[in-house]
Amino acid sequence: MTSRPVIDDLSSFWMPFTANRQFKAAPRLIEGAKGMYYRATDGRDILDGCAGLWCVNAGHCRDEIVAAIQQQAATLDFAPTFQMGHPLAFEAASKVAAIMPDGLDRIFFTNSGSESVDTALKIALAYHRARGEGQRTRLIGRERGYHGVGFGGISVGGIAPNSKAFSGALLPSVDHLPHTHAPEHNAFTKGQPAWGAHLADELERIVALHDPSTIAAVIVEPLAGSTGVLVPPEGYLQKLREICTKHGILLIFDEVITGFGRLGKATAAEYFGVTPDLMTLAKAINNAAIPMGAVAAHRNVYDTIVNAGAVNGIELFHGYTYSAHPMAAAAAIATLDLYAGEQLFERAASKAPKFEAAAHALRDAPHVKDVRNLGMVAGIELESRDGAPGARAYEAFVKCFEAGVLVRYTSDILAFSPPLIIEDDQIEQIFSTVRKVLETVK
Ligand code: PXG
Ligand code: PLP
Repeated sequence: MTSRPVIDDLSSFWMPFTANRQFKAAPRLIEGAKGMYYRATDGRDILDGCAGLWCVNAGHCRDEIVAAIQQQAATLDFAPTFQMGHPLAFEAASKVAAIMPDGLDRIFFTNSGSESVDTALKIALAYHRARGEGQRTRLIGRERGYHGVGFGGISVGGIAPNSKAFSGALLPSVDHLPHTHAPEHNAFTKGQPAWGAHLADELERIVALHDPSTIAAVIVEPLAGSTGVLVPPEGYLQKLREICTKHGILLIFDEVITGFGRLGKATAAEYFGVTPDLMTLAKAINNAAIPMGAVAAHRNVYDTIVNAGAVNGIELFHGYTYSAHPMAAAAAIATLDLYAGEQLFERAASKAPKFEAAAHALRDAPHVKDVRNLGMVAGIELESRDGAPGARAYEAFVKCFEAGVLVRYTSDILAFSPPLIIEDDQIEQIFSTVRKVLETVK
């Protein structure tokens, strides 16, 4: 690809989660976006197969969201939400609450998924302390879980490279459930695998090992996104819920990716019919137009913490300068109106069978060893090259970009999570491009 030079110097920006030297030697630069497409700096349109980073669920630069942000920028740029308020913060919280599962209608705003995770873990500890069970400090995550990059998130997360360099400084008192990925039983499953619900019973073992009265919370992604689209086995999340309830442990669903329509419902909790006590949100909460995240807390959790002390005392010593930033809140309100007005969650559900069929049509493409999917998420796992894990998927990602389709990759897994406005021919274009690319990848 021949890039039109738009900037002279790539050296100052220390890029996140990027091979900086490799990228800066052959950059891929985006300068615009509209609807289903990015525009690269060489003028090419790139079909967005992953909604940016799983976040632009309504498509790019939607007029309604752009207008809301522009108007807000000129009306109230910033207002504190510590001992102060502005109307849009409350309105945005009510709108989020309205589409949460029953009871999860107390909304704490953050600026990212990572902050949402740290916030949820702290709320869990504060909740138990407010109930007189301050000894409940242990947190349980899961192997192959991604919960962002804060110290809390990497501690409960289950991705070794994300914590290796920092392993001396992780949270103490953390344990991990086994992951649920079992290709020997479940390869090429469409939707939820039938095998694997019993993996939730491991929680009973961990609980018994540590004594249930020491455990504050269990945090899992209902469907693991970043680590390669791991779909929960049938009945697995229900079992986790039962075990948590039995032992007074809070269940946290990290719905940073699954929230706001990705599975064809407002939340994965709604999709699976399993209600957690706390839910972390971010990304599509406002179509990623301005950084924003949130924790949806069950009102019992809120009431327990908020009613514990004196009326004039701050109940939770936690918050961010930009919690419920006016522009982020304006974008959230416009986004949630757009999701409702265009029935985008229902649209995702109606497109899911087509998306599933298109993904699974690649099962006989070169290098493919598994295809898995749920809602508007799919993962295609490739055989790794000998001695070079990740190299094949990276090459496929670069070639797809050159061929005009943006996909995500993680190790040797290609991940697909397009904006929910996608049309049938665009679904075809994504997967036919991937097939052609795989035919050229060594
Ligand atoms: N929890 C989950 C489940 C996530 O997927 C976070 C927390 C952290 O959110 P922030 O906003 O702090 O990044 C995430 C983020 C990828 C990819 O390509 C996924 C994420 C972020 C960047 C890339 O899979 N997920
Ligand atoms: N560091 C310093 C010195 C600060 O004063 C603050 C906030 O006032 C922070 C970090 C936290 O920043 P934020 O509230 O944006 O997370």
